[in-house]
Amino acid sequence: MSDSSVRIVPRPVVKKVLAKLQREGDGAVVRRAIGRSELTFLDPFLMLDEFSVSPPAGFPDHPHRGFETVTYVLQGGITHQDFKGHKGTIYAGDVQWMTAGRGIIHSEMPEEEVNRGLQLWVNLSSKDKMMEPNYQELSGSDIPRAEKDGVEVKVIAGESMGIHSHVYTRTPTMFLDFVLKPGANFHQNIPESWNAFAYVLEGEGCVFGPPNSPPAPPHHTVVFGQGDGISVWNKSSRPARFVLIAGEPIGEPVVQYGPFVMNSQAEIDETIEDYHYARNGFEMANHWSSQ
Ligand code: FJE
Ligand code: FE
Repeated sequence: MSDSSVRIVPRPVVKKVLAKLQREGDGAVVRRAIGRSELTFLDPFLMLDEFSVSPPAGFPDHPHRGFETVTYVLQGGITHQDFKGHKGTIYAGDVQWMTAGRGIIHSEMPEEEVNRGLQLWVNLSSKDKMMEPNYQELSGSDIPRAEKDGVEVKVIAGESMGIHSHVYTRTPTMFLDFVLKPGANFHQNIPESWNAFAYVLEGEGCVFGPPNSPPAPPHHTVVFGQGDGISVWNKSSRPARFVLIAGEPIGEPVVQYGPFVMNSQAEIDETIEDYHYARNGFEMANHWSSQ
């Protein structure tokens, strides 16, 4: 028996790009999955970096305005200090969801010998760009997880397998961390109007889209086209791990100048002045540096 009303149309893979190593910050190394020339911007996502950093390298004092940074540590720890006295360390499995809003100046520095993770930049709509900065910090034990038929999911944002994250996403966003045992397969629903991509962390078996597609190896970004959701199989004899990230497009003009992301060049010029003259959210710019 078949019921066409529940038939799912998996989204096709429209792009598959290797994120090559590049230098960033002060001696850190990143694989830039989104925010590179082949994949400049996938509304609302401005950047995804898989970072690897060892002391004394790091991301010393720098500003942000107009978007959110989501840091997910996979190995080691990252200590964050900002110009308003907010300070903390997140370790493997923990997440910091930081809404920079009108302005943050901070440092992000490694704790251990090897520190790896993901940092996602989510754009904010014009009405949220100048909001007060906000932090949502989740320890690994606060991140809900579910397991079924060889598929394990950690729900960093959004919903999967009937479990929900408590993270509040001003820009509606889904951020899921999947591990599939050999032979496992899964379908994840995604709202039809959202943009979606996956980034492969481990294993040679990640097959997205129709089951006879070629696998996406580690460090590849897979961009999905239109459809209901995504289908994935692990066609290898080892575990496969990937993150699935999706979000509602904002549909506004984007003008980016490094760590400032606004809607127009005039707003970027104002932001550079605000930062320079330490005003409109950057009041502490001239009176602070991290320890
Ligand atoms: C930044 C260069 C940078 N990817 N991944 C320019 F490196 C950064 C920056 C980061 C960053 C930080 C962490 Cl913890 C992890 C990252 C880039 O801080 F913001 C600008 N503007
Ligand atoms: Fe930063």
